Amino acid sequence: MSELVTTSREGDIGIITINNPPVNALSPSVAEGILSAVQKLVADATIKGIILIGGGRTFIAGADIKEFGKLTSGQKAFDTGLDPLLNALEDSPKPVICAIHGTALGGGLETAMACHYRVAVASAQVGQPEVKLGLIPGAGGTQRLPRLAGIAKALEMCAGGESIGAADALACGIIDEIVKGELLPGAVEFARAMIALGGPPCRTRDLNDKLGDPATNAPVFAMARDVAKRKARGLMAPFKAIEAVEAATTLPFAEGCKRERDIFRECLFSDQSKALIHVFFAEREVAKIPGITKDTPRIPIRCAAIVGAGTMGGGIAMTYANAGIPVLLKEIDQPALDRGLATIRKNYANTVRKGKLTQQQMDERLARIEPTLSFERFKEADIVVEAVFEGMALKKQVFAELDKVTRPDAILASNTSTLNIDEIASATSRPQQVIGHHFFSPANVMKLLEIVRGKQSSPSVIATSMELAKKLSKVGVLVGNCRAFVGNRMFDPYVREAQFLVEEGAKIEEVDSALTGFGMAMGPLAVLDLAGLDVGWRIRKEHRDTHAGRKPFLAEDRLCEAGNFGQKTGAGWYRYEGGGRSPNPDAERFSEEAARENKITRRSIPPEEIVEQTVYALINEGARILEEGIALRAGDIDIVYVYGYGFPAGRGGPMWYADTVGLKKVYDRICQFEQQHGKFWSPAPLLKELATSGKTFASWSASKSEPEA
Ligand code: 3H9
Repeated sequence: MSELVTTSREGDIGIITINNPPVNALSPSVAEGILSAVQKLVADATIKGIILIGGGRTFIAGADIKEFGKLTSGQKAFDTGLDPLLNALEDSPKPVICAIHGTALGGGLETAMACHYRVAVASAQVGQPEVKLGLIPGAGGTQRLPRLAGIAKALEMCAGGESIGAADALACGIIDEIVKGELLPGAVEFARAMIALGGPPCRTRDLNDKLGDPATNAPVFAMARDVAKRKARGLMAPFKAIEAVEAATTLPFAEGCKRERDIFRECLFSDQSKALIHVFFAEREVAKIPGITKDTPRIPIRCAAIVGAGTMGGGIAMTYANAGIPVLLKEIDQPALDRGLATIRKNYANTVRKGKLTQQQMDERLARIEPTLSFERFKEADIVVEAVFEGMALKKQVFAELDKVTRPDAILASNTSTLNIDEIASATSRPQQVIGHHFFSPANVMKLLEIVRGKQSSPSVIATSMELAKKLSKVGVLVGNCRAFVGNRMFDPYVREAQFLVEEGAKIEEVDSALTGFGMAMGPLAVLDLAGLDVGWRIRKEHRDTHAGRKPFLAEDRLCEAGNFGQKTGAGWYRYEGGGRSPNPDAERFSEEAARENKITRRSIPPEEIVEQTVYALINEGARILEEGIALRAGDIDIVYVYGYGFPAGRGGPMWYADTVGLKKVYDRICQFEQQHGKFWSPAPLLKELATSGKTFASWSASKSEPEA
């Protein structure tokens, strides 16, 4: 018996415990271990019932995702490997009870459903999240779940990927009982009751009464496809999951499983699944920082303070309050404070109206935000986040003040999106306590937090920031200090090229729809309108471009000079009227003028070229950022773009996408752009090096993180 799976007994009940920390992933060895334990207990005449339970913090969180790469790279023959185990569980003549705590996800829930009964603690979660990895359940999930929970619930779970709590799982028939006290004794009691009842064990594969009929099922499938169309944004797995659930209603169980396996295989080998699995691991990899260990001291964050109650400050205060951390919110005068609080109240009320928050939760969260006009109680704060207007002089003044009014051990974080964090830190006597916490708007919604490390930011401040990000339900990515850091630095060439394309003859809506067609959440010009064109315009006025050659942002500057700052003024690249929007003819005219000034011959431009010219600009800047060490890994840049800029997760982020296209192809095209458009397109040296040596950003990053010999 492997140590990954152990057996014990409680009288005539055999207990199989899985011990594969941290999440009991169902690796082939775990599956083999459970199988041989089941065989052993079935053969033991003194055993009357069997319990399957997870050791540690959870039941099985799914198949071992690391194994998938071995299947797709041909290292291992394609075999999901779980059939013998699931058949043995279901075929057992003795009742098998699955005892669930933590999460039963993917292959974990599939294993549970092959058992005869399922009991769970009230805090347990169950789900089929495979679609989030570009997959569908591959071990009978799409065939057993509808038999237990009905078609509609199975579709919601398999195509949506969200997990559900124990109460919901009980109500829809996935589990049979919620255990009140300790899980194992509760499961033993349940097993004894089932043994006492006698009769054959309940085999999920034989339950057909929830499978419906073609007439009642048709609208349910149609609705599931409509939901997937709205939510899936170009992803194929949700539709494939629906197809597999449909097979449960038209094919006998064994054939349905075979159909499911074929679809699973098709998904597993797709670029989308590889990209989404990359995002899954990259999201976890960002937390690994050289020099930071579990022994690096963390600063306990029990109370926070925010300076500035504008859009960003208010959103940041909500983020802390949502995470249960009390927060002081400071403004300079009462009207500004009132405005900030009114916006916070309005935002919470909207969430309550949508049914995503109860009135009581809203009241509790609001009660955690304490408005103030003075620094008096800032001594209580373990962290202060500055979110005042973006200007170096003002930021330095605020930090000098914070240095006086806070405890020396408090972290001083700036929400700057572009400015030099070391210069801000120089206004204090404790640069080691200063760091950038760059939130994305709306701060209470967007998952990304760029954590900007200053030259002197201490390991403890960095480690605390990374952990705090998780507590705030954000993905924290550590970046180096340079102008605009990772996200906004790359965004600049991306939107520059989007505007050049309009000068070159593409229509405004053609540029945006090419990129939403590629999968971006919004087109670049619509994003600029939403963010406000005046932000970039003011920065450009301060830093005049004195270089020779083509001038960027000419049309946008003219829009701003005419008072068109985007959505907030009713016009920018688009005009916003009557709840809709249409391309702004002034923006088109200014672009034509810019083309004349830049001596550009206008032409129509196909969507593929629009995507190349904008996305390759992102990639080229990303390569420089990587080479300079501003981002630790290519995957970190991908996470910044997927969580902060709406880059399609199904393409893995800009750097992964570049690897997928092939760096040679990307490099050659960038060289062509350089010939065509000149100065902005010199290829990043790292891109050139990797393209010519046949390497990828991913392999380069992996080689950098290997310990030196
Ligand atoms: C599947 O089951 C297909 C089936 O249909 C069958 C096909 C035949 N495998 O997230 P955390 C690692 S597909 C391998 O930080 P948390 C993770 O990388 C799978 N490793 O913890 C990390 O490693 P490290 C369906 C896994 O408490 C560590 O565990 N299942 C797996 O915040 C801790 O993870 C899913 O999609 C795995 N399955 O969240 C569930 N899961 O420490 C995926 C985790 O080296 N997992 N790791 O960085 C999750 O959603 C979260 O991990 C979970 C815990 C909610 C479980």
